[in-house]
Amino acid sequence: MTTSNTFYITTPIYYVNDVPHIGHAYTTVAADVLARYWRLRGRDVFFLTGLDEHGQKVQQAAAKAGVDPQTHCDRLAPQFTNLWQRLNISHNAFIRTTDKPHQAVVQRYLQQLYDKQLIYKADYTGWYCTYDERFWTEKDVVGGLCPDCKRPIEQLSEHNYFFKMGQYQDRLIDHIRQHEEFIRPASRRNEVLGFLQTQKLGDLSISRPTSRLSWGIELPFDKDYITYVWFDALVNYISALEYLPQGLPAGVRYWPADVHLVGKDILTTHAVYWSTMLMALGQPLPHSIFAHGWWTVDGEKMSKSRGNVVDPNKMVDQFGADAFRYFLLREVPFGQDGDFSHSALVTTVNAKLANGIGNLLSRTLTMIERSCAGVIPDRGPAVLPELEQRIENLANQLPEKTETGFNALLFRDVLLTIEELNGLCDEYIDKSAPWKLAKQPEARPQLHTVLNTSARALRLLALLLHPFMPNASAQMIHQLGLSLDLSQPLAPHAGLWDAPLAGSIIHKGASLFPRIESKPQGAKP
Ligand code: ME8
Repeated sequence: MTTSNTFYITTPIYYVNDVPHIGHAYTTVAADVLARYWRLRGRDVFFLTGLDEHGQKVQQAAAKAGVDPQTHCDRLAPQFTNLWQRLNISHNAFIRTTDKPHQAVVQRYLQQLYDKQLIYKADYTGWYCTYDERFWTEKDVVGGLCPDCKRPIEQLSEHNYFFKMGQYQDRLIDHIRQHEEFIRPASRRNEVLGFLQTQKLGDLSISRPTSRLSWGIELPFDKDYITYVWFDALVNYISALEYLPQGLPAGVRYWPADVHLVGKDILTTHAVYWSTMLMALGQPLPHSIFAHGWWTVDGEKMSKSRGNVVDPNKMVDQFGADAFRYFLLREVPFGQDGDFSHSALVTTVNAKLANGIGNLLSRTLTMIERSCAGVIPDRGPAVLPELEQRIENLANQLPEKTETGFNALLFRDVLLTIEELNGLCDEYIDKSAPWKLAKQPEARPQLHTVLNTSARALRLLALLLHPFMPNASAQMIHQLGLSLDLSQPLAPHAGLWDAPLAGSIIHKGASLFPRIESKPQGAKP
């Protein structure tokens, strides 16, 4: 972690060649959870997401739709922004690489590198993958296919401009060695190091002749060329800071980013291209690039041709944004690959949300309503001292455990500890049987202990769940009759275990997570 109080988090900027799917939702939800957590902790967060609108893929998609590329981008952009709104994504800014100020920054950087003679023109003959928009060397290509996307590849010979990426190889290796958190998780760091230590890093072609591709940012020093889409796209992480942080404290330096969140597919472009570009531009490198794993669907690669692309909008329709968000980060340890299935989502919603947090809230509030006239009572004498102590111990450890989890992006671990507290409370209520205590007038002080303890745990759970499930968390706080405003940083200890709670008037409402009885009709993702 950097020591400054800012926290700058980014997602990849997604190609607008198609509508968003579960993969895009995954990275964006994860970034949102981090952004929300650090805001609550009082950090000055800048959360950036957006769209990558240039390049061949977008040009081809526009041609297929029979419109010019800008019209195509303008039509597709709302598909992303609407989805982010439905998923409760709290980004501070949304960049589109067709924004004029972004294009100006890209051109400025290109000119700087050109003036420093870090960009040169040369002939190049190589194997080109149109889909990935990159050249490969002879030894990379097996059977005429792109080593990355496995699509047929073509031999291409043309003049292009090159960035002297290769000269930064040793510096990059040193940087990765000296900064353990620069590439995470560790397995990915080792992969990148392994590749850099065994292969010579070549220079990077950063232009495309307009005769072949016209949809992009013109090179400032040669109008017959446009900028390679990755050079253009990566610059977004810095260009956005020049014109997008509106409503945030003025004059704050967000760069270098704390975390670039990316999928493992684009780790090399971030760890190698972006890092060397920054070195050449004399800018500090990001603190961390975290590459998460890949989702398959029912064990298969997700693709349009297979017809198995998971539409996040449908998930929100069927399960609600909170449940879908919870599932995405609960199902798979962040960094590892995961498999999506409708049945796994239903199981998580029922077992962890309906029977878990939803049930704990509803049974606690029902008892407070029936036996305490809807007012959270004060604690009386211990009822089950050993179990109460365990609950209190865990509750007191949770804020720190959560912070450790968030620092390491171990979202699943954070959720498992939250579930552990939920489970202990369920056990406590089952064993102390408050419904029996309520029938014995002399046991009222004990009853109060049980209800106060459960309500305390629920308050803490509501706070800890806020980054993951902002709506459910707000509902829990409202139903507990509390006035905590989670859109603002929390005062130290506010809402934690020992903060006063008795006397709060509850507003028992609808169940947070209704059980899903069976797979809805036609519910294929
Ligand atoms: O690569 N599982 O955009 P893109 C998990 N424009 N995550 C997935 C996924 C899956 N099956 N599919 C996609 C680009 N993602 C460039 C980025 S950044 C300067 C430029 C997520 O639309 C994951 O985050 O192809 C992946 O890295 C990203 O979407 C790729 O999005």
